[in-house]
Amino acid sequence: MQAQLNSKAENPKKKPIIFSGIQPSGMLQLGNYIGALRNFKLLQDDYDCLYCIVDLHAITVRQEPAKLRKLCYELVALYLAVGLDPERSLIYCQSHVSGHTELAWILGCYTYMGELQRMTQFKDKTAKHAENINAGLLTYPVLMAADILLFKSNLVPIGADQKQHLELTRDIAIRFNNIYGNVLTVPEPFIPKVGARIMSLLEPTRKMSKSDPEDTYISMLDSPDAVRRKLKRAVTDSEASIRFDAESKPGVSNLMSIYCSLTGSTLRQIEDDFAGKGYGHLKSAVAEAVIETLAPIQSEYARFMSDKGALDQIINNGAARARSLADRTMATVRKKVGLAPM
Ligand code: ATP
Ligand code: LTN
Repeated sequence: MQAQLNSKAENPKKKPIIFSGIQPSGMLQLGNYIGALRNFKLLQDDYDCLYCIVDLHAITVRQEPAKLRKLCYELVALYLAVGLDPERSLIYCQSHVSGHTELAWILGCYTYMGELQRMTQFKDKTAKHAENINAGLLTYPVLMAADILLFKSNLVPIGADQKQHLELTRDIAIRFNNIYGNVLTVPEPFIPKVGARIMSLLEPTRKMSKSDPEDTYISMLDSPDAVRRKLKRAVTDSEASIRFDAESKPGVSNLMSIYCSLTGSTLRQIEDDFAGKGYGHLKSAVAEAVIETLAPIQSEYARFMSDKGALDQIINNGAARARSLADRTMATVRKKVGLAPM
C-alpha cells in the first residue's frame, strides 16, 4: 500500500486515490451503509483507499467523551465487518493525523464566509443545535476539504447530502491552484445512482440520520425484531398503491429505494412484483432484505470487536501510513504559501 500510494513518477502503476470519512456520532444507520460504506468496499480493488473515522468532525456537536472513544472502535470494527481490508484500505482516526487540522487552517484562509454560511448542512445543524452554534459547525466543510486534499484524492464516495461540501472542496482546490500552481488534486464525487439519500422512516421528507431519534432509522446493529418493528411503523400514505413518486409518496418511495439498493431490483420490477399488494407486503419484503444484508455484517462485527488489540494495531498502523502521505502534501503546501521552512 505504501508503495502504491507513492507518486506516479516513482510508481507508474499507481492507482487513483479514494478518500472518505464517516463521523463516529452514533452507530451507523442503513443510509450510511447504502449511500457510502458499501461503496467503500466495492471500490477498494481498483483504487488506493483511505477510509477515515472523522472524530474531529463529530465534536462539532456535543459528544459524551467515553461514548465517542468507544464509537471510534466500533466504527473500525464495522469497516472491517463490511469487508474493508486494512492491507488495501488504510483505516485510521482523523485526530491521529495532525495534517488534517493544519491544512484546514491554511485552506480556511482561502474560503469565504459567504460560502460557508450558505451550506445546507450548516443551516440544518444550526437549526437543530440552536444552543451550540459554534465556529466548528461553520468551518466543518473546510476540515472536510482538508481531509480530501491532504491525500491528493481523486474520488470521494459519499451520499447525496455531501455533494455540496464536495463542490466547495473543488472550488477551494481550484482557487488555491490558481494562485500557487498545480498543487492540489481536484476530486470528483462518487454518489450511487440508487440509495444516495435514504430518508427517515418516520419523516420521509428528511434524510435518515444516526443522530436523530432511534425509531427514525435502522441501525446496522439492529436485531431482526427491531428491523421488522421499525419498518412496520414506517410512515407511508393513504393511497395504497406501490409506485415510485418521491414528491407525493416519499415514504413508499423510500421503502422502494431501500429494497432496490439491497436486492438489485429495479423500481419498475418492484412496481410489477407488488402490483395489487398492500404496503404491509412491501414493508415485510424490505425488512427481510435488510435483515439478510445485516446478518453477516453483524456476526463479523462481533468477531472484530472481540479483539481490541487488533483494532488498535490497525488504526495505529493506518495513522502512521497516513501521516507519512500527509507530510508530503503539507511540505509542498507550506512551501508554496511561503511559510518559514522548518
Ligand atoms: P449525523 O447524524 O451525525 O450528522 P449522518 O448519519 O448524517 O450523521 P455522516 O457520518 O454525516 O452520517 O455520513 C457518513 C456518510 O454517509 C456520508 O457519505 C453521507 O453522505 C452518507 N449518508 C448519511 N446519511 C445518509 C442517508 N440518509 N442516505 C444516504 N447516504 C447517507
Ligand atoms: N462531512 C461528511 C463526513 C466527512 C467526509 C470527509 C466524507 C468528513 N470528511 C471527507 C468524505 C470525505 C459527513 O458529514 N457525512
